[in-house]
This record gives sequence, structure tokens and C-alpha cells, in this order.
Amino acid sequence: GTATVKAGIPAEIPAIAHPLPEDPAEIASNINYHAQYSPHFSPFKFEPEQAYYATAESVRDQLIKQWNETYLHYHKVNPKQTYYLSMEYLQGRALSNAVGNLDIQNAYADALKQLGHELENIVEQEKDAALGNGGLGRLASCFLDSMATLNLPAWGYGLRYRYGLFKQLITKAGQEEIAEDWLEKFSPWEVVRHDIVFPVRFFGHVEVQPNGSRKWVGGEVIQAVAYDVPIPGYKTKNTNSLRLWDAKATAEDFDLFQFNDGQYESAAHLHSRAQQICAVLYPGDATENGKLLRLKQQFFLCSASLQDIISRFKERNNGNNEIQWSEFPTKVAVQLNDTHPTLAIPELMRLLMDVEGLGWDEAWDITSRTIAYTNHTVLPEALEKWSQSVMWKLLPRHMEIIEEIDKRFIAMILATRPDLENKLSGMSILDHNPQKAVVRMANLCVVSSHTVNGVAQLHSDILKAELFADYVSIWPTKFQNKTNGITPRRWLRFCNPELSHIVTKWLKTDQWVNNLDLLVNLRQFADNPDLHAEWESAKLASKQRLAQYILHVTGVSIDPNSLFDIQVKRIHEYKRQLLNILGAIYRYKKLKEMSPEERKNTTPRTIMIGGKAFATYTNAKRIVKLVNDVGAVVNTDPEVNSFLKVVFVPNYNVSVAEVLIPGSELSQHISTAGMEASGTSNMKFALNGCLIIGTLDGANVEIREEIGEENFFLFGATADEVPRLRKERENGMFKPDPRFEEAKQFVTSGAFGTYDYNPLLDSLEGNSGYGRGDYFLVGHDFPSYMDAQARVDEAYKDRKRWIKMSILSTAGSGKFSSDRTISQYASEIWNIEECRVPKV
Ligand code: NBG
Repeated sequence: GTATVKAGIPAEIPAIAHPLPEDPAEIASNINYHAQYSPHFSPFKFEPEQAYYATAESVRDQLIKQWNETYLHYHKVNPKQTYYLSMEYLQGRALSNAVGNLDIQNAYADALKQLGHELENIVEQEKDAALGNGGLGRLASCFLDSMATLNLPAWGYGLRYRYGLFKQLITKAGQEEIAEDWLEKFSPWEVVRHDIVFPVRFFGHVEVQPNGSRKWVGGEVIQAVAYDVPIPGYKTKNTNSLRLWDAKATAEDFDLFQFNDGQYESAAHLHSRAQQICAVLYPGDATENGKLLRLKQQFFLCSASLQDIISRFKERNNGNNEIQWSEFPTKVAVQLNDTHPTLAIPELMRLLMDVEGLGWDEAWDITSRTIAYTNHTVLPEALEKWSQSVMWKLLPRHMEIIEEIDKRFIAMILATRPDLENKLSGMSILDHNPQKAVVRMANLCVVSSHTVNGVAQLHSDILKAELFADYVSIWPTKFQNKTNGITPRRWLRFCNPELSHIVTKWLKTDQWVNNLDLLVNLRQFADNPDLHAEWESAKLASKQRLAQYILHVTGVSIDPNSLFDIQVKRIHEYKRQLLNILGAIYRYKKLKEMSPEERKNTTPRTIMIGGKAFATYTNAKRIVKLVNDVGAVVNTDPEVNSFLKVVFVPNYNVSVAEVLIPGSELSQHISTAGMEASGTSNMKFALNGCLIIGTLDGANVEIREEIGEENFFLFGATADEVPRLRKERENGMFKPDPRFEEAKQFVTSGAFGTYDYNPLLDSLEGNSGYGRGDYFLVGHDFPSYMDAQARVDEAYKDRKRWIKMSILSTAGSGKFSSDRTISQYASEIWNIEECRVPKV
């Protein structure tokens, strides 16, 4: 008979009559079925694109089954759950990840062969879901993979941007940005949930109710609609959700009267306002409108997610009529990925007080026991500050709540810590300085969260000693470190099958894929000639694949026998791509000066640099242009181009990284010490047996510790020296190394064309947006960087030594699994446990 259920409790799903296919022939027919019955394509064609969609839909069927079981299981067990709130996710491609995590890649590869296709090619049909900028977004995606793999009851929440991160084109003028339409054809990985819709209000005003409580009314109300993306764990049934909100207006918002009156635009006014909210990732914030839109996006994420979380809490309250609000923090952990979702704090307070009727103290207790905050940067320009007047306009009730939190915080300090009174102007949440009048989001997070963490040991130490030092004296146990990690599934198992097989063969197990610490057992074979031979041939295969890719996207042919040296990350002055390219320029100049005989003794190199510059960041765009200009000269110089090539890799993204990282031998992580909070690509490169040249910054410090200092090319000032060195630069006390001067003069001499690089080079001397005198210490670190590069050249000549270092690099990377990171969040911050879906 039909199952009857209590409201809100899902019925048992009846067993499916047709079980999901398992053998390749059945899978092939299932793919065929999708190709014919999915209404996207003409039935006469079965080209790679159709094959991709049909395969994806077939795999999605498999996922949906586990996904439903997971939801049902969590619902029954009702464990404490984590909700990860992030404005960014860099998911990359889903198909290769899904068949890999479900462990059905071989069956699908065979099935596709029967249909005349190669899985490898089909997978490449998929566009990256690039709903993020860089490390912070990719970290969120690695975390989702680990949470599912560890069977943790956890959800990701984000926004469904219509246009994600822009596509980077390289033209004569440098970088050009074009909108990336990842949803152009539709994404088979999202399921729209028309049944999960929440209203989100903007603007309006606060009304006092007869009973004295306050209520936010008026303004405009936009609907948040859920789009769910399945997140399969590796070799487990648990399949979690990434819930992305899209914005829409309702039929009532459509003014039929106006429309019939011919006023088409104003009739659909709210519809177009709704469309703006999720139109783009990071709308430019140079204008007031842009700032307002970004703030709207943040609130939209926070409000929709919290309404959803609260409704799930109520639904699972064991059918009790009386909701036990004090239990909320025992069922819900909310993690804020940087300050972007800070508005979750006042929004949770508002929902608890104004909607659920709780008093301040109870609401505050619940909120501060629920919310935790991760800081990802100490760069002052990235620490969010919102204008109070904009906030009063957009979120009047939230501003009242923030004011009250601030008032109570200040009162607490005055009552209990009078010694901190003179620090209050920096510690308070509202900055009342009339020129600024801002809300300091990081301060709001620190005051309201039960735990605050940094993302690598050095970064967490700096937070405690500097940025948040005064708070540490009030709440010494609030601050933690959680060193970042990366998922070994995507970043070794799937992107580097050759090396994976070698690792599995020598460890005699593939358990390292979810127990990465096992990699240390490779150490005992670090001198084994058989392993060396296999290791080297796997690397060569990956280098050849990379060389083909570079030829395909740039037209430049590179030599797989040269040292492949890569720096890929967002372009930023603190990451110092300028140091890299000035080093390359110096190398080029010296090669030109050598005799042909001398050149033969050098180590041939291919330097690859890739990354996107923020559209309005002028110096970053100049750096992109310089790398391209240098490449154009060097690569066509017949005298030296068999010893040096310089390539700009266009449109760096997750799937490009999956080709670059396995093929790399040296990677550069060369930020000014103290400025890169962690870095995560450094972990990916090290895991793939690539050596690092780097500063003592972020997670480099811990990577070097793990893989051994003799296997790391270290250079540069340390974080504690930086302030003094900056002063010396400002005061003109700095004596530049002649090599540094020579490299710069070579650029100004016009060796790389007529573009005016003086404004860029000026940032190394006089004035820049960051103040006087080489704020990023490129000049100071240049000589030690060049010395470290000379050590690299020497080490590479000794093949045995190099391969041993490479093996030890992989062997020492176990700590940097995001499984380790997430286990620590689960036990030390969230207090949640595994909730495994039983295999029946
Ligand atoms: C970035 C840091 C990186 C770090 C990632 C992930 C922001 C604000 N911060 O060093 O710059 O690896 O976060 O933690 O994007």
C-alpha cells in the first residue's frame, strides 16, 4: 500500500524495479537510453558532447540512489551536522570525480569503448564549475570531498552564480576577461528543488510590535531556490549535498497591469533585480552599486541557508511540539569560510529572536555556540569592512543587532578588562571614526564565534600574535590552527594515474587514497633503482602530456627533457610572479652572454607561469603582459631557445591544474614571508613528486618539515624580518644586488618590446599602491632566490639525487590530506561524528 507519513518525515522509498547497471554492456545500454530519451540532442548524433551528457546522466542515476539513502539515513539518525557556508566553490569537473569516487571508472570506460568513445576524451567535454577565485574556493571543494569520504553528516552551502570566474584570453594587449557560461547547455550535476524556496528580504524598516518585539518589514523580497549538487564520498555510500541558492521573483511580483499597459521593463522590475543577485561571482566593487550587490549576495547566502538549517532542525525535532532551542548547538555547527558569510551571525540572532520569539541572552548563547570562523588572510585590503550607512539601508534590523552585540562587548571589556580600554577603538565591531564609519566583519566574527582558526601553523601564530592578539588575552582558548589540506582523490589518484599505480604497487595497497599517511612507507624505497626507473618514466609521460597541452593552447613547443618549472596561482604582487619573471629575464640575459660551449653546461628549463589577474588590478595585469612579452622574445630566439622557454599558460583553472601538476618538476611558492596564509597548490605539487622552491611562508614551513629540509629549495627573508626590511627599503638604506639592477635595466632597455613597464618597475623602488619602496621585498629576496635557483640547476643534473628528492616529496606529503584537516575540524571545532550509510 501507499506509505503514510508524518508531515516532514520522508516516506520509505520503494525499491526500484530496475536495478542500476553494473556490467559494461548494461552500462552502455543505459548510456544509450539517456542519449535517446534526454531531450537535449538530435537522436542521430552520438558525438563526444552527446556522449558526455548521456554518460553524466547515467552516472547521476547511480549517485541519486546513494544520495537519497544518505539523506534518509541522516534523517533517521539525526546526528549533529556541519553546515559549511562559503561564497566560493571551485568544483572543477564532476564526471571524472564521480566515476572515480564510485569506483566504476573501469566499467564506464569499457562501456564507452563499446559505444566508440574513450572515457578520457568524454570527460574533457565538461566545463569546469568555477564558482570561486582561487585557493579559498578550491579548499571548500576539497573539504566537501573529505567530509563525504569520512562519512560526516555535512552540507555545503553556496550561491549558484550564472557566470563564475571569467575566462582569461591572452591578446597583444595582455589579459582580457570574458564571461564564462558554464550553464550554457545545462549542468547534469544539479537538481533544482522547486520545493525548497525561502524568502529573503532587503531594505525595508523595523517595526515595533505591540508586545515590544521588533520586526523587519517592507523593502523587497526575493525568493531563494535550492539547486542541489551531489558530493559522493570515495568508496562509500555517503553522498552529501552542496546546496547552491539561485534567486528568483514570484508571479505576484510580476505586474500584469503595467505589462498590459506597455510598461514591460517596470512590470518585471523585481524579476530583473532578482536576476542580478546570482549573475556573477565577485561583481566589481569599484562603484557603490557594485558594493551593494556584493553585500546582497552575502546576505542572500546567509539568510537562505539559515532558514533552511532551522527548518531542518525543527523537522527533526523528534516530532516534539515544543522545540528545544537549547539543543540547537548540539545539532548544528556552522562554519564561516572567511568573513564573507559573517551576516549569518546577525541573521541567526534575528531569526531566533524576531521569528522564534527567543530573548537576547538565549539567542546569543545559541548563536555563539553554533558559529565558528576561519580566517584566510592577513592582507588588510582583504579584511572586509562594510559601510555602516549602506548596511543601515540594506539590513536595518541586522544593524540594530550588530550595534547591540558591539555595545555588550564593550561593556564586558570595561567591566572585566579595564586594562584593554585603550585597545577598544581597534577591537570594537563598529568603527565610529567619521571618515570610516564601517562594520569590521572580522571583529564581529571573532566576538561571536566559539572558535577562530587560521589555515597553517605560521598563519595561526601570526593571527594570535598580531591581528587578533588583544582578543587572545580575553579568550585564550578560542584560537586554533587547522593546517589546510587537499583531496588525494582528485589531486593524485585521478589526475596522475601513472604515479598512483606506482605508489599502489610499491605500497602493496591502494589504501593510501584515504589514508595518505601510508605514503611514508615509500621512504624505504627512495634509493631503489627499479622504483627510480618507474618514477622517472611516469614523470616523463606526464611531461609529454603537458607539452602537448601547451602546444595546443599556446602554439609553443616545449622540450619534455628540460626542467619543467611552474608557478600557477592568482596573480598578485605578494605572490611575487614578478620575482619569478625577473629571475627568468636574468637567466635569459646570461644565456645570451655565454658561448655555445658554456650554454651546453646549463640546465635547460621551461618556465611556465599561469593565473588570472583581478580585472581592475593594474599591476597584476602588467605582470601578465610582461610574462607574455618575455616569452615572445625568448621562445623565438634561436640562440637560446633550446635552453630556456618562458610560457604563459592561459586560463588557469582546476582542470588545467590537473594537467600541469603531474607534469611539473619544480614549482614556485615564493610569496613575501608572512603574507600567504597557507597555499594549497604547494601541497598538490609536493604530493605529485614536484620539488618546491619557496620562502618560509604559509604551509611551506610545514611541507619542508615533513619532506625534509634537504628536499626543499629555501630562500628569502623570514616573516619576523619583514617589518625591519620594509623600513630599510623606505628609508633608502637598501643596497640592491647588481643582478637585480641588471634584470630591471634589461626590461627598461626595451629588450621585450615597447610597452611601458616603468609603472610596474616603480613598485620595486618608489611608489606603489602599497606605499614607498618595494613593499613585497622583491629586491631584497632576489639574490637569495637566484642562489636557490642555481642550487636547483645543480641538483637537476644529478638524476639519482633529483628522483630521490622527488620520491621523498611524495612520501612526506601524507599530512596534507584534507581528510586529516577535516577530521580535526570535526573533532576539535564541530564536535560531529561519522554517520555511515549502511551497505545493505
Ligand atoms: C586564501 C589564502 C591562501 C590559502 C587559501 C585557503 C583568501 C582570502 N585566502 O594562502 O590566500 O591557501 O585562502 O585557505 O582567499
